[in-house]
Amino acid sequence: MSRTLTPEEVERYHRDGYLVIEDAVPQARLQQVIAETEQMCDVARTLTAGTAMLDLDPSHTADKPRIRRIKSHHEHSDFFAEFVAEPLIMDLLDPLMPSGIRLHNTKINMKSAEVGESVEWHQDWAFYPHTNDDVLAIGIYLDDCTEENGPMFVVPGSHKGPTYDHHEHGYFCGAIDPVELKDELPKAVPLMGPAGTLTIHHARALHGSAFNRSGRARRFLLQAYAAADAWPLADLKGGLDGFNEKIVRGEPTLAPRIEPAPIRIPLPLRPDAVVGSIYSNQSILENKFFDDEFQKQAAET
Ligand SMILES: O=C(O)CCC(=O)C(=O)O
Repeated sequence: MSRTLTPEEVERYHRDGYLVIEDAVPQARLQQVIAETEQMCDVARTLTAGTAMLDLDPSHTADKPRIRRIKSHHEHSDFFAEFVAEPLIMDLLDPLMPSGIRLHNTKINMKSAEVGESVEWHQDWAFYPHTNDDVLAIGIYLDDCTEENGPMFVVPGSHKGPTYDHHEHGYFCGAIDPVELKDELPKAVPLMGPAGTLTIHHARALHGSAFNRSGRARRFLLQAYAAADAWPLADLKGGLDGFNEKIVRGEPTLAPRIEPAPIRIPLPLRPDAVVGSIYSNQSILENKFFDDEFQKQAAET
C-alpha cells in the first residue's frame, strides 16, 4: 500500500532539504530488492577488475568479493528497470514534483563490512545542474543503518546555500575541500534507520559518508530524479528520445521551467576520470574529511 508525503513532511523537506521515512518499503518488497541486488553481485566471484556494472573495492578478490557500487542498476536488471518507477516511490515524490518525474541516475553503494569506502562531501547538483532545482535522490537502506556502519550525513538547510567548487588541480573531482565547509559540517546529521528506511535528499544538499569499519555491511540503493520540466544544463544523454524515455511519471515537455539557482559546470574531467566511480574521481582531493589525518589536524587548529 503506497502513500504520499504529508503536508508536514513536504514542509520539512523544503526547510531541511532531506527526509527520513522509516518502514517506507514493505518487508516483502525489500526482500525482492535485496535478492536482486545479491544476484547482480554473484558475478563478482569471476572478476578481477571492475565492469560497466560493478565498481570493485581495491581489496576485492574472487574469493572475497568486495563491491563498492552497482552502477546504473536499472540498466542491468529487468527488475530494477521497473523499480525506478515503483509506485511507492512515485507516490511519495508526487507533491515534490507535480510537473512529472524523470529518472536521472541509479546506483547501489555497497559499503562492505570492514572496508566500506567513504564518500567525501559533495552536492549532486554540482554533477548535474538543471534549469530548476527540483532535483533529488531517494535512498533505501537495504541493511539496518546505525552510526557504526557508515550512514549518509546531510547538512540541514544547505540546499538553500551556495553551490561549492568541486574541482581539484583544475579538474572536476566531485568533492568539496572540507576547509571550505568548516562552518557547515558541525551541523551535519546522520540519516539512519532499519532496513527499508527511505531517505530523500535535495540535489543541492551537502552530504557525505564515513568509512564502514564495522562488521556489518551497509547497502544503500540510490535513485535520482528530476522534475519533468527541469532540463539538464550540461548534457542530454541519449538524445531527445532517450531523455523522454526516462519519464517515470507524467509527460515529457519541450518547455523547461527556469528558476535561478547557483550552478557550476562539472568540467573539465581529468583525462583518466572513471565514469560512474565517485570513489575513484574523488581520490584526487587533497584534503579528505573522512580521513584520520585530516580530523587530527582539524582538532589541533
Ligand atoms: O553511500 C552514501 O552514503 C553516500 C552516497 C552518495 O552521496 C553518492 O553516492 O553520491
